[in-house]
Amino acid sequence: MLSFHDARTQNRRSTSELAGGLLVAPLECPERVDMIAARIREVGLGELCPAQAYGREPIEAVHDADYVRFIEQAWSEWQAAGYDGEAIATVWPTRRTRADFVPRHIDGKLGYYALAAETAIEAGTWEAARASVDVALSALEHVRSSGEPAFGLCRPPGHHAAVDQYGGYCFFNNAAIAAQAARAAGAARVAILDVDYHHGNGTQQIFYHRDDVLFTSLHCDPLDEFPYYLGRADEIGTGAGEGANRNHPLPPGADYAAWRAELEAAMAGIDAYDPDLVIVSLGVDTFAEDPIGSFRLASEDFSDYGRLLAGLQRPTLFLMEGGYAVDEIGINAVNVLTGFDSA
Ligand code: Q9C
Ligand code: ZN
Repeated sequence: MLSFHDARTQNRRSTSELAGGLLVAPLECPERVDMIAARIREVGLGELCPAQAYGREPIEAVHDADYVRFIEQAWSEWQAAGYDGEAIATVWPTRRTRADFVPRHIDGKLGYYALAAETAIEAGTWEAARASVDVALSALEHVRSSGEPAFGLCRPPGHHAAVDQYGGYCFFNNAAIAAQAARAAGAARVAILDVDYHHGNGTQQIFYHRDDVLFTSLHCDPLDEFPYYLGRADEIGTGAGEGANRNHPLPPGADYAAWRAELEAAMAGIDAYDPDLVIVSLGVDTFAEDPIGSFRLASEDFSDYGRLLAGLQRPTLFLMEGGYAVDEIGINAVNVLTGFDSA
């Protein structure tokens, strides 16, 4: 299987994540991509290809243009305000205040566009987030032109990013942008299967009213886990999209047997939808040793479900999402891909 990457994804080198009341070294770090790339080479998965540039048009087919401009300019506006640290939201539009205008001050803008406070914006964020989209679109182009599967080493991840919101380490929704680009290029139906430990709230929101992109997600129950305010099983889509959103929440601490049973149910739904393309939002924070996930998957379980996914027998695009056990991230992500290839 071919993989795609871009060195500019490493330009995001944030030093601060707000966690447990402290500013700590971010879990979503550039070494994650290095470890995956090293593992791809070690097992000989296939060539690691450079990404092409696609510009902002495919990003703006999913995200509001004002939001894209905000991500582009936030760091310089933050610096112009005279702050010393990285840009972190501290105030939000909430119940009983207004959210129908964007404040002028950077503090107001940050709260308007942030869905969570853990994720800081710094000097390389815009370039890295754009490069991550280029990686996704380059891998998509290979799947579309060859029918073969491909893997995008996206970083920063994307599935928490909504039409006009960032957070959960995500800025642009790589999977949603790829799905939209595939539709524009002629795919009739696209299915997104999100196996990250966290619910893909952004992807869900982007396609909630549509039936041309099916969103199916396995994740930890939002009653107990980030992103908390979306991801329950009764969220089935709206209007034309009714029935095209499928959430499979699992309790904290779920083991592989429970997770695999939900995956098989999710896959039956995808098969019945008959998609031209399957996009796998590949988070490996379901790993037992993940520092923030509670699920109990072992490294060999990733190979097992990779094999299972090949049973869909559809053109398949894998895009990297979460996974924070950096020492094993390459093993786990690449196990999915080798499992898929071996089937
Ligand atoms: N103190 C993705 O996996 N909450 N994002 C972290 C740790 C945010 C995860 C809490 C988790 C975001 C793409
Ligand atoms: Zn995650």
